[in-house]
Formats: sequence, C-alpha cells, structure tokens
Amino acid sequence: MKLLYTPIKGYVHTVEALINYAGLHDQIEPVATKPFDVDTPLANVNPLGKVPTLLLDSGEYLAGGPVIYEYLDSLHRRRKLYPSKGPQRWTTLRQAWMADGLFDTFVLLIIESWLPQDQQRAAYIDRCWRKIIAILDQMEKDAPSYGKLDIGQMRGVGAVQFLRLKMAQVAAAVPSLDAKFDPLIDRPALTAWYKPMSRKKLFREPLIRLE
Ligand SMILES: N[C@@H](CCC(=O)N[C@@H](CS)C(=O)NCC(=O)O)C(=O)O
Repeated sequence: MKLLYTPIKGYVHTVEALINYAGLHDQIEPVATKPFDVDTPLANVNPLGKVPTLLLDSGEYLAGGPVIYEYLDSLHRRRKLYPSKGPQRWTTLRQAWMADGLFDTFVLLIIESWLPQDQQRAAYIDRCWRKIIAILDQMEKDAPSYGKLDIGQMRGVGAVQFLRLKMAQVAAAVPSLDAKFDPLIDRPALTAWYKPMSRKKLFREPLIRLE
C-alpha cells in the first residue's frame, strides 16, 4: 500500500500513530505530497485532492482520514481502536469526529492566514476560533471519562498536538489571534490526559523524518 500524506516536522499525524499502533510499517510505503500545490499528483488519485489518501495494492484508493483509520484498524490483531458495539462506540465516534473538527477548523484558519492581512475576513476568523474553543471545552468535559486508548483519543492527541505546534505561526499572520494561546492552559483535565498520552512512543515516531 502507498500512503500519500504531508509529513510535518514535529507532528505525528493520526494515520502514522495508527500505523505504529498496528505495526503495519512493512506493508506501507509513505509517499510525501504537497496537497496545496496546483499540479499536485494527488488530484489524479483522489478527486478531492486531500491527504491522507491510501492507495491499496488492488489499485483502489481510500480517503479521508476516518475511512483510512478504520481500514487500518481492521488489519491488526491488537485491541481495536474502534469499539465494535454499545454506547461506547457512539461516544468514541463522536469524540473522533469532534477532534477531526478541531483539526479541520484550525486548517481553515491556516489557509486564511496565507491571505494578506487586509484581505482576511475578521468575522470568519472569529467564527472558526469560537468553534475551536468550544471543542476544546468539550474535550475538557470528556477527558475525565476517557478509558483505554481509542480512535477518539488518538485523533484528539493529533488535533491538540497540531494546534500547539502551529499556533504561533498562524497568529503571526492573523493579528487577532494570540500567539501564546495554549489549549492546555486552564484545562486541567485535558492536560492530565494529554501530557502522558502524547508522550507515548506511537505519537513520537513519524514515518518520514523531516530534517
Ligand atoms: N479531516 C480530514 C482532513 C483532510 C484535510 O483537510 N487535509 C488537508 C491537509 S492539511 C489537505 O489535504 N488539504 C488540501 C486541500 O484542501 O486542497 C481527513 O482526515 O481526511
């Protein structure tokens, strides 16, 4: 299989964490791509032109992240990250979806930050930011009841890690944002969960190491 993705220095994407968890390195060839390049070859595979995209040996492709995670989770014999049934399944799926929303909304802000400041839309930035805060506040409420690692938490680590990594860079281009914002400040439950979880080996081993 070939995994088309964007390696980012200092960041381990959920798809990489899942490959680490599932021990699938031998079966996956990582292919670094730049999805925002106009002529990205990614568009020839996935009409949406987004990463992650997984090219199967059959020639079929899978996208986006949630589809790929569930597929990879079906390929290993360890405890599954997607609970198969019961209320926990739906709670986990909701938490994974919210973490995806955190990541995706922050990506929208990154894209907005590429515009010259006089073209940035203040109301849109404010709307995105309120969603980011609301999701973090929900994670603060959810964190005390997190159990064993599941896809919701795995996605949560990825989203919080990405936000912390990129915040200063985005705020440098968007003056209304606070470069010192840290999602862990004043969120003790989120912090108590995130710190030990994000230190686990599977969140520290990227497939391609950028120098
Ligand atoms: N939550 C989605 C996010 C996918 C996504 O937005 N990927 C970005 C990477 S930052 C992308 O490829 N963007 C390219 C584009 O919007 O054209 C997923 O997991 O599939």
